[in-house]
Amino acid sequence: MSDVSSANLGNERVLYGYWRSSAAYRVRIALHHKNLPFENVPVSLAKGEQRSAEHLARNPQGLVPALVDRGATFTQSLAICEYLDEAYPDTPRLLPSHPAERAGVRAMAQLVACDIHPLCNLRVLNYLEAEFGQDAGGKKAWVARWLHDGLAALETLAEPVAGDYLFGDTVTLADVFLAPQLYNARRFDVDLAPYPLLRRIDETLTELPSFRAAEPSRQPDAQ
Ligand SMILES: N[C@@H](CCC(=O)N[C@@H](CS)C(=O)NCC(=O)O)C(=O)O
Repeated sequence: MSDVSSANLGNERVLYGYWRSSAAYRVRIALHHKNLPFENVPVSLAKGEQRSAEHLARNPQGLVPALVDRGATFTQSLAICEYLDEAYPDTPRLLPSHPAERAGVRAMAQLVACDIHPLCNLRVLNYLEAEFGQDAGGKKAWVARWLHDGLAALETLAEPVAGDYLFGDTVTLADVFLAPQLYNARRFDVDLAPYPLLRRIDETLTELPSFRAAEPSRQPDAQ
């Protein structure tokens, strides 16, 4: 985060993302779910724009997303979603009010954000190819390995607490992180048959306007 002094507060809200980035997809869902209008500025991962000086000034990690809100720049999709939930408390909440429930929802979101996604992102797959000679098949097998590991645990975690959604009967941060991860899984042809609960919830999510509006194929930079 940068520039949070009230002197710099602006009205602009800009999401720097990429249509197929699942981390940017999470933030799009959260913004739509909270009815917070934003400008979507593409940073092409295909062209390597995430490593441009302009983008590194927003996010020194050279990753998307970055969100500018009220004059401050935020990175890390989980931190951004939690920021939005706290900064705009009068919009639909993504975290429950009860501490134990909050911890349950965060555990699910973090399982995806910290334990599945980092192993399967572009720079890791590029590294596997460049340093270890992995072809498309090898990279798919790698992704499937880590996705199955995480999704199996998520299915088990969800069984006692799922309702219409992954944690209870209202949309939470857990759902915001589930849908993009399953999109990624399909992209890599990972078999989702062993996860009937996750698939049932994902189907419900695809019917929600906020989730639909955030879908990769609906973004202006989609190819
Ligand atoms: N933990 C970060 C992960 C961000 C991330 O890995 N973004 C990917 C796209 S999903 C990216 O920008 N990859 C570019 C690259 O690997 O060069 C977050 O949740 O924001």
